[in-house]
Amino acid sequence: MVVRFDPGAIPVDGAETHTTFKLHYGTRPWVDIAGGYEGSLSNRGDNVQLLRAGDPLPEEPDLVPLWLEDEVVYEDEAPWPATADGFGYSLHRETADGWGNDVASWTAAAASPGSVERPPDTLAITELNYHPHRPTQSELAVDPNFTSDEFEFVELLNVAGQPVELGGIRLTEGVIFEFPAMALSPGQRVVVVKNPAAFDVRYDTAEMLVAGQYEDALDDDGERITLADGATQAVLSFRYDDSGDWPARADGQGSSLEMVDPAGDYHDPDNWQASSRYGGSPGNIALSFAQRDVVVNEVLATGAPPLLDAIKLYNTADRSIDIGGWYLSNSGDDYQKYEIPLAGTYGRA
Ligand SMILES: [Ca+2]
Ligand SMILES: [Ca+2]
Ligand SMILES: [Ca+2]
Ligand SMILES: [Ca+2]
Repeated sequence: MVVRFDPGAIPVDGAETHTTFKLHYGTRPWVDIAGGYEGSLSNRGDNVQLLRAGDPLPEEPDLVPLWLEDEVVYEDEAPWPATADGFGYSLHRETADGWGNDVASWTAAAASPGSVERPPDTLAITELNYHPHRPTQSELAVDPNFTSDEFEFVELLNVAGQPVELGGIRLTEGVIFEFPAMALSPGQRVVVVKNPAAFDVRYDTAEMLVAGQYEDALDDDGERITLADGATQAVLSFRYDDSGDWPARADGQGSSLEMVDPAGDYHDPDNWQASSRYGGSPGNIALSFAQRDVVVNEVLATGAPPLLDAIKLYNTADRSIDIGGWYLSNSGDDYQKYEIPLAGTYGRA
């Protein structure tokens, strides 16, 4: 959510000016602009207060006590960063564990209203299985009470160049979990799960690092998930979703949600993919497009007679691949709409 200050530069009323604002700053389309306010922020320093309406007092029902949620008193001279004063940068909050008027918690950087926090420099959330596929017959044979949700997991990756100590790091929104004392090597992945018993039935956990079991569940309709360090400071916070441009197959149809680029924007649905692997890839790297051998490389959707609709497949590998028994489908409800005949192998040519 963004509230635009300084109407001197761009007028702020009306949807059209919001579009102008977003274009100017490259603000992503899913960021809501709440509106425009009157007045402007002083270039010399100002006092911005965030106030929350408390409950009226019984003895004075007309008085709404306003709570001071946060306060930022900034200045245009040292120790405040000078580059935010007309040199194209804006003030960015770096830590949120104190009051906003503490200059030590601010830095100057390129203006990015509504954008995600800087990419994580130690831990990235790389996979969410928020709406797992239904339990299979063999899984229900182990425990008839298993439900989809119990196969949920969250995967994290150490993106730092050195080991990361996880003790005290927490998931504070979406699901609730505090990591025990344990270290993660560079490039190593760790998984936190909803129900270890169910997870162990569905996945091969022998080589996997499972940190433990979280409370709550990942909402099947999308929600905010927040990772916080030991000082209760959000290091990563974003909202995943199950609609719009978000991968539909991750919504209960067999895929998990896999991060494409951990240094990219976590709010951007294009930065997430439906996992290739059925059930996702907990503890493992996502199967990238480059690793796929057979691709759909032509779709003729409206064939004019005598042409019929057609789908062309292409084997990108330098060996023959048996695709007999594979399926083609255009429906998340029926993945077995067309079965490729068991005719043997189809070579590269
Ligand atoms: Ca939740
Ligand atoms: Ca769920
Ligand atoms: Ca859903
Ligand atoms: Ca994975």
